[in-house]
Amino acid sequence: MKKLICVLAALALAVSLAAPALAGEETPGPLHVEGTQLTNESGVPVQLRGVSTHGLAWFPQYVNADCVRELHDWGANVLRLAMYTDEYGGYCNGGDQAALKQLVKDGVRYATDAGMYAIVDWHILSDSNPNIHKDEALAFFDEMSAALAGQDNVLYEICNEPNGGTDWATVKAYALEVIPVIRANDPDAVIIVGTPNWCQMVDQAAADPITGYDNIMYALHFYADTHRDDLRERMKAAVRAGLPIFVSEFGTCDASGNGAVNVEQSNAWVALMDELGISYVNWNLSNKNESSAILQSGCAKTSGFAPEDLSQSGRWLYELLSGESLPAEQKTESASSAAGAQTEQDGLMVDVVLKNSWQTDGENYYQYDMTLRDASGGAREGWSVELTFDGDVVLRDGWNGEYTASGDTLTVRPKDYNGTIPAGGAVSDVGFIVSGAALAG
Ligand code: IDC
Repeated sequence: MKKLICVLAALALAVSLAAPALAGEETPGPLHVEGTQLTNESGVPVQLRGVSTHGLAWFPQYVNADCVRELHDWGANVLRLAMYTDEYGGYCNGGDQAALKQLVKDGVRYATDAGMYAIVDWHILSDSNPNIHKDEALAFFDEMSAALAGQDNVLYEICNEPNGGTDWATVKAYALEVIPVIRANDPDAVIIVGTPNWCQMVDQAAADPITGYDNIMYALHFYADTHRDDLRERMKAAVRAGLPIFVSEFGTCDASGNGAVNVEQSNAWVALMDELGISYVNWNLSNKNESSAILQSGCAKTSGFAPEDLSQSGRWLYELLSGESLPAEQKTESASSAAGAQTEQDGLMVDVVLKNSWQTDGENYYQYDMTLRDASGGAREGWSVELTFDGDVVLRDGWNGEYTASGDTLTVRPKDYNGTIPAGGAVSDVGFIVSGAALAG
């Protein structure tokens, strides 16, 4: 029954992913860091999971109330507002500073209205050393933390990704100048500090953490098709060493933000972050033609997304956050794998059609429907069908037939009421659900 509900829910989503707006949601309360764990005011562990905008200067259109509300309805409880500094059009390179600051404030307001947390991200990248634009950073965080001081749902990420040989001592020196500026306005907001080498060297921060301030966390970033076991091991070791880690950016693809989406590695990362109670934010909310973008490049909508508006990465994220499966026809992998077959077995014509497929707890489920006819159009008394799958299957459900699954083979025989195929007619509505593999092509 649960599976059926899941299928029905998925079908309902074919219309739109947006659930009806919930009014009057409460603003989330203050966060603390206790040991390595992000917690609420009472010390209960909190895990933030959400989405990062692309550069606000280039994709401002997604900073709108409906879009943010929709992400909340997907299951996200945090929105990261990524404001590039040194890239062309960024805050320190020709960008409209007033407009960018307004976008950050608008984004925070929409997140607040939706009952979500917001991360204000000073997105250094080509300026690999945060000290390059330190003066602008100090002024920016002073102004922002003063403007947002009354808001408990704001986190500050003070330097996206130090890189290019910038070492931890250099990042730490920068952090020790920015943190007091924020603290002067907002004594307890969580502050996320980037770590060297595009936020991979959490071991360096663990060896020499920032002291004298509460509620400091350290960023680890990964791109699932590039960073695997090695970085996961480094993350585990840093947590063991006592470092509070926040994955304020990750991609399902490679480190360029493009390339193949690696579902297996993405899931391995999620499993570990969930186990360790680590918060995570997916890159990126845009329709840019790159695989890390969660929207299809042809999608011009800025809210009201339907399953077909989502990229592969977007579908994966939606399913992760919502815990719901999207209809199978939206998934390129299952669309191409054994959608059905017509075969002849001992004069019996067997038509098998894939009706649906979905994922539950990481398992692939397939629902098929069969119709049986006599190949020469005559009558038949009794029938038996053998179906071969791409791998071992487990029978989950079956109707209007007697089913036996063994390895990659499913044998189907009639019930006592549908063993006879009338001349020129058919036996239909023989259906089943298996998990593990699709019908062999
Ligand atoms: C990428 C964007 C891409 C943009 C590029 C340079 O996806 O569209 O052209 O930046 O501005 C990061 C960075 C993040 C990168 C992302 C993918 O934090 O800004 O975005 N990435 O390369 N670190 C590792 C990967």
